[in-house]
Amino acid sequence: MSELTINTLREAWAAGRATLNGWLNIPSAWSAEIMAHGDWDSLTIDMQHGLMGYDTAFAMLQAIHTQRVPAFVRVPWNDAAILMRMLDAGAQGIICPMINTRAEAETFVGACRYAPQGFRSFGPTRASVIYGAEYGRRANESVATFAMIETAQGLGNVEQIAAVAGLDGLFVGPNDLGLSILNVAQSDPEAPELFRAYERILAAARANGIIAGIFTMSPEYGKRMRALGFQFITVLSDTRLLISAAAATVTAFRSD
Ligand code: 3PY
Ligand code: MG
Repeated sequence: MSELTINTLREAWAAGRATLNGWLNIPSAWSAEIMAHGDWDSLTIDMQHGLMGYDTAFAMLQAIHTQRVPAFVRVPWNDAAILMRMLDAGAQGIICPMINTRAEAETFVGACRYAPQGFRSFGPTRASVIYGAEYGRRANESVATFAMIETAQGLGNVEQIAAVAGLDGLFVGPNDLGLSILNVAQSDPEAPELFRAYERILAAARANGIIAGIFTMSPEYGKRMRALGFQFITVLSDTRLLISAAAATVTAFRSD
């Protein structure tokens, strides 16, 4: 296996296409394996709001890689310790929450890159086994880095964040962004303030030749985001998919 399976995403993005990312917050290698058979373009293990710890996230990476699906990890915070451990475990990309300033973005990207571009410590224990002995030489180019823009402060600094060298993309967290801008949890996803923020984030990404991604709660909203120009689009999560399929099944059975 090559870590460069992530190139399927890079090629799609370079050709102007959008890719579909699945989101995993159920702490299970088995559910990750099921999702890996689901034809998503990539899968992300959510270690911020997902329910898994390191050992389960590690097993989930192994399960995802049975199908050679590019695997991202949304780390719990901009913390080099967990971020480097997940890269050593074979994650091909990192989504980092709550990036608010250029300095925070530089710290995030630096932790994902070996010197001279960054300060990632060398020890790619699983990565060098599954991707090959040359992994260390290729990792700076292959590992994808997405900084989440999900606060008013991050939005205010988005042009400087997007300009950080080595950053591959911005990733919008509409739930936190709505909470921060509108000061209310579970804010209206149709709020004009949110759409104005999307436009600003898209413009900052475009101006720096990087990708804009977003988390969405329905295929319809995801398709609207694709039409706006987002290219790395998450729709729902394994938990939400299970909830809606279970509810639909129970409702269908009881409907007569
Ligand atoms: C958000 O919407 O705030 C996210 O972080 C997506 O999971
Ligand atoms: Mg968030």
